[in-house]
Amino acid sequence: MDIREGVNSREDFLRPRCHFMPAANWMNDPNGVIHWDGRYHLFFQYNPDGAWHGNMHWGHAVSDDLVHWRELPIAIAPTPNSPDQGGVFSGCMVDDGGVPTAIYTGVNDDYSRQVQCLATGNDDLTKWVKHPCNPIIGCAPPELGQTRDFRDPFVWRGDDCWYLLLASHIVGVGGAVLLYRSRDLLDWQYLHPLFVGDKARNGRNFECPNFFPLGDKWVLIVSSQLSHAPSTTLYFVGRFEDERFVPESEGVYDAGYSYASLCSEDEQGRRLIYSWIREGRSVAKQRESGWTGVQAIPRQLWLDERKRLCSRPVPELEALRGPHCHFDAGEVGHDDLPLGGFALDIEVEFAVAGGICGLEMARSESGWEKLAVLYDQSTETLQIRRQYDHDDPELDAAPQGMSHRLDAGENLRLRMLFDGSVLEVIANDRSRITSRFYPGSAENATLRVINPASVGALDIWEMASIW
Ligand code: DQQ
Repeated sequence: MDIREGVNSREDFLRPRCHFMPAANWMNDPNGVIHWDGRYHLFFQYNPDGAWHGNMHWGHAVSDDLVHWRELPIAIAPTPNSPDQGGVFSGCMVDDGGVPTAIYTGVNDDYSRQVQCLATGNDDLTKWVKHPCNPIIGCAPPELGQTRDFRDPFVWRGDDCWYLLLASHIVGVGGAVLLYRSRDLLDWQYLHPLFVGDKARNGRNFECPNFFPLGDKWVLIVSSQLSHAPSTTLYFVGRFEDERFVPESEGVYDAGYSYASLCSEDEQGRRLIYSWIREGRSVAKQRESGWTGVQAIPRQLWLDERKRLCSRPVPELEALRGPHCHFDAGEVGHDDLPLGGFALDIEVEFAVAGGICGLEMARSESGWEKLAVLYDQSTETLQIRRQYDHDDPELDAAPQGMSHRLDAGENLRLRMLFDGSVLEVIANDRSRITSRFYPGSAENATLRVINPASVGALDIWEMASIW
């Protein structure tokens, strides 16, 4: 049975229904995202063998509207006795004069050798031919002091050449993003590190780099493996001059389960970001359920006047909005709200006047189990709290949080997409936390406001399934 057949059933209530997922098995990073011939193509790290990381292929899905996706057959698979025999790891896609061209990392069986490969596709991006010159980049520069972390090519067209970034680290120093240049996408010259992070502050290793112009600046996004905390996604805003990046400011892209983001520009000129949403339950539970990994709703990026990286789910998502309720200031009480459940789009504005405000979702009958999104003005933090009625020590229930400072006179605006076990929270377009929540039962699942007197306006929509 296609696991998706049960997607709207009570048994499968933890499985998101508005977010893209393959029918079954393991999915992680978005790869090679491209708007090609009027359609959005999403490739992704995929294990056809089951719901665990291994045997990486590029899965493939296509969409006309960034919301409804159709899963297609696997696009790129490992080739025995070749540079990608152990897996087709993450990478990107460019339009090389009308030829769709994927550049990705090939690995050996124990991932100790990571090299960069190229494949070209047919018109509808379903058939891929690997280049006979693979690997096109075969070894890491010696200055790294290691060869094991050297992956996730990101390519863009410069004025008169191609540029390529690779993610890595310099031993004893920190995560590094390496810059290469080429005339033909095949023969690459290593230039220098585009950016080197500080190990203690920015993490021990980088993955999945992105670099692109946004407004009058350039933005670098990296996924960072930290030694002391779960991996996270960071951004740096600055200038790109003489093939050097000059960072001017930095921030956390998402302080939660979002990872391995990949950006591309669509045919309307929107800079879109796709991200993998990780799981917060045990590996055994993932295997048992038969599915693992979710794609975040694609978001549009921009910089605000203070050069903070802002994002909003693409407006196309609003087509899924169904039953709706609206409250103005003074209309919300302490009781359960009339809409609830596991597929909601919520927009709320709070006139923050000290203390704590927020929303509780998926409240159980006992009132103990809930997923709460809070803003604490005294600490200027956006927080997520998870409490369960059932006892599963392997569920991640750690408090989540990030600093979120309101500008003078600014109200708190929250956008929340709650979908099965996924919650995406965006505060004032510029602070983001993605969460996972796995209640034991779908019963009740009501919604309440914390500090209802502070609500300026509240809109809740039940969302339709994309399947
Ligand atoms: N996932 C891929 C790697 C990448 C990592 C392997 C990030 O290419 O560095 O599945 O999640």
